[in-house]
Amino acid sequence: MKSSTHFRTCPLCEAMCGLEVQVTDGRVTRIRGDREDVWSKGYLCPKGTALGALHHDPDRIRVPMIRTGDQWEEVDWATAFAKCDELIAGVIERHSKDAISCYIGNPTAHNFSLGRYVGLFIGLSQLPVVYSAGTVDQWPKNLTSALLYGGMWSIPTPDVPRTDYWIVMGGNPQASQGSLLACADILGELDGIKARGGKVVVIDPRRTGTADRADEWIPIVPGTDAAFLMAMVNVLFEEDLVQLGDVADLIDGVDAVRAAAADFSPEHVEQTTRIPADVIRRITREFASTPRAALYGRIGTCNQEFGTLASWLVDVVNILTGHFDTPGGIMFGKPIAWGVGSLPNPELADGVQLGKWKSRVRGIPEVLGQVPVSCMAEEIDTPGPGQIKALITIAGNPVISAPGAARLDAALDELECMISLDNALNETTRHAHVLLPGLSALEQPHFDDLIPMWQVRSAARFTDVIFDAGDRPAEWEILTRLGAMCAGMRDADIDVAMLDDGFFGALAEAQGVEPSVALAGSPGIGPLRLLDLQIRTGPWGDRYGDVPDGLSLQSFRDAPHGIDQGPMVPRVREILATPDGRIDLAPAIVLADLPRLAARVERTEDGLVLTSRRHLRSNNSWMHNVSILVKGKDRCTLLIHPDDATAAGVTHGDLARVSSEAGTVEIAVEVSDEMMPGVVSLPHGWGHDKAGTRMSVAREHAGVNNNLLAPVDFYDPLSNNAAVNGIPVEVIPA
Ligand SMILES: Nc1nc2c(c(=O)[nH]1)N[C@H]1C(S)=C(S)[C@@H](COP(=O)(O)OP(=O)(O)OC[C@H]3O[C@@H](n4cnc5c(=O)[nH]c(N)nc54)[C@H](O)[C@@H]3O)O[C@H]1N2
Ligand SMILES: Nc1nc2c(c(=O)[nH]1)N[C@H]1C(S)=C(S)[C@@H](COP(=O)(O)OP(=O)(O)OC[C@H]3O[C@@H](n4cnc5c(=O)[nH]c(N)nc54)[C@H](O)[C@@H]3O)O[C@H]1N2
Ligand code: SF4
Ligand SMILES: [Mo]
Repeated sequence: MKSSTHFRTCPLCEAMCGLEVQVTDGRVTRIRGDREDVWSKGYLCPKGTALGALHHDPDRIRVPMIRTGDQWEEVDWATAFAKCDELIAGVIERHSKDAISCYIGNPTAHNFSLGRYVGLFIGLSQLPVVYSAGTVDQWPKNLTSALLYGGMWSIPTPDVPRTDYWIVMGGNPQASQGSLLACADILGELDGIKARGGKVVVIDPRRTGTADRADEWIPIVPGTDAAFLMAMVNVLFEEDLVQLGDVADLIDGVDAVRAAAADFSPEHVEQTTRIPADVIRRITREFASTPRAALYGRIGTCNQEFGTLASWLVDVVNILTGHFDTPGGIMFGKPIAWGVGSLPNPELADGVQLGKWKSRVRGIPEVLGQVPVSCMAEEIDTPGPGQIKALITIAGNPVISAPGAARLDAALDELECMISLDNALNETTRHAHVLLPGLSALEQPHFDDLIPMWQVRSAARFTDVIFDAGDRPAEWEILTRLGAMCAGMRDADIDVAMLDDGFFGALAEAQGVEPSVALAGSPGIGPLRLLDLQIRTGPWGDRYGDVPDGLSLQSFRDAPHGIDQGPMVPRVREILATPDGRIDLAPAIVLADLPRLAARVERTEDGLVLTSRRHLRSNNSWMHNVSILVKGKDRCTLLIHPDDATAAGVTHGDLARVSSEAGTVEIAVEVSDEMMPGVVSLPHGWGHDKAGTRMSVAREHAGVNNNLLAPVDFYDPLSNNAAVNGIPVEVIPA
């Protein structure tokens, strides 16, 4: 028996837990939290223990495959790339390069090589339109961060370990473990706030697991967060509670915000939000008077009709109360290694300009280079110049995750070329002509690239490979090759190593390091070499010898439990990249959306509205094939308040028919007073009953796809982000 122990970072979510992985005779026999890990100190969740099951999953795709009709054939890599070349070159010849598009999915941000190389893919391919999961996620936050701070990934995060008053809106860290907020054992930190005499308030239409652990749960009507936050701003000015603190000299537009909030008194918004005016006043006073307080808004405040206004107001309230860029408030992370994914976007150098182009079919103006992902289907199935004929999906499952799911599912079959870089044959990739598998997490190194931008400490750890992948290519090589093919290069002429040298050299130069010095100093190729550059030119780096005790990749190889450089520090002056070096608290394009909010305040919903939720044991759509994670009680259920269930004529366990303007699903009812009246909830990421997939376990726990109910034209027009929360629905017995 041959046994070994490995220390690694879990790549599944933003908590980035340190794991201890035991391998016996080539199989993972145990995974537990690494107690010596400097960052997570032994914490982990059930998903982390499933990395072995994911790796050993017999359904996981390990060999490239080509589809003809409904037949899949396993091929070698040379044959797979030759097929990609033939398909891509064919589309370019028959149509043009502009007929190619791509979809970038969520795991890209968590994957060692995809996260670092997706930018090279985009740069090489120069595709006219790129779609991503970002427009069903955090695009409003990207937009407001670009407007306020000049960087779309400069997103301040709550300093949970040091705050004494934490308001959580539209996030459920009990399930998600934190989002745009990297903090290991987030519920432990929440308990810590209470233990030191502080307070946690959860504002959510659902009494979530986080709300259960908090001091106070305030139910809110979905989509009305911006109205609630405007009322907070109104109270701050009315009661003279505004104090900008240390950043006062950087802030413009305070008077414009005051004027904008004048019409949104707590009394005016209470009926729409269903939060009593006295509660709004009390929370505002408590928040403003606590020296260390942080207001946090996450996906519930983004994936909705007023995503941009709500995301903007989260920062505005923190700034107006002196809870910005200060310990215990919202702060910017300080990554030990700068991220390729968060490098400044040159297009923002002169500030944010929206609508540089429009989507072809619906004419939707772009925002930060993207139109809603729900445009993808119509761009594929509507004939005319510019129609998408080739699609490359990168670690994404849009057939499940994007609104208007049914039309997309049908449209993908019309493509002349679909190539999926993915480890599963699932609802999306079953339409591909070529399926190119990446490596499993345990077959590749790890070191997060983007997430440390909002990490509550500057801590990191390097993970080495546990299982040798043989001569299978890593995803960065595949991406680079596909990017070059989209640019019109033929497979035989593509020199991946040369392209990588060019990419690396340019990044080194941008960091002020002579490319030849960096090339000689950081051996190897690909993301490992790049990581060495990121660390060495980061804030604690050795700058290739210029800083004697500075860090390099080797420092992390020598420290298997990680390196911790301490908590977040005030650094807005270093981060600010707006053209005038100041923070405009009242951007004109945001204020221009206020009449829409004012109109919403006049309207009171009377029917039911649908929201989304997550579960600790799921990860979007792609971990339902792990039996230890899906066993037990069915999780894909319609949560509904007892009064609404009675009104709809359904009881616990019944099958209900849920309909929206977009579609209908049938699903088991779970009656619970954890929902506020008038709001129902379905998890996203389910609906695994499609023919032609290879997910034997997930198929047994299929659930329904809640995006069949999401209308494509229900989105936040400022940011182009989908509104998958607050969808009007009707519930009747099935
Ligand atoms: N109604 C509703 N819809 C939502 C949401 C919601 O709350 N409600 N949430 C939205 C959010 S926040 C997100 S991020 C999106 C997610 O949307 P997507 O990113 O489209 O979906 P995922 O389910 O994350 O699918 C990930 C895909 O990547 C593959 N994969 C996993 N790991 C790897 C890897 O290492 N390499 C490669 N090459 N492939 C890999 C999986 O097999 C799967 O096909 O869904 C969004 N959709
Ligand atoms: N276990 C697990 N962890 C995950 C994921 C997963 O699928 N499973 N996905 C990862 C990804 S990609 C992301 S983006 C993050 C998301 O992380 P979170 O933002 O924490 O996401 P959720 O857990 O879906 O919590 C969203 C909450 O918003 C509430 N909500 C819905 N609509 C509204 C509204 O209009 N206003 C308010 N105030 N609240 C509303 C919902 O009831 C829900 O409780 O999680 C990540 N972590
Ligand atoms: S919380 Fe769970 S999924 Fe997230 S990093 Fe930790 S072990 Fe992995
Ligand atoms: Mo997400």
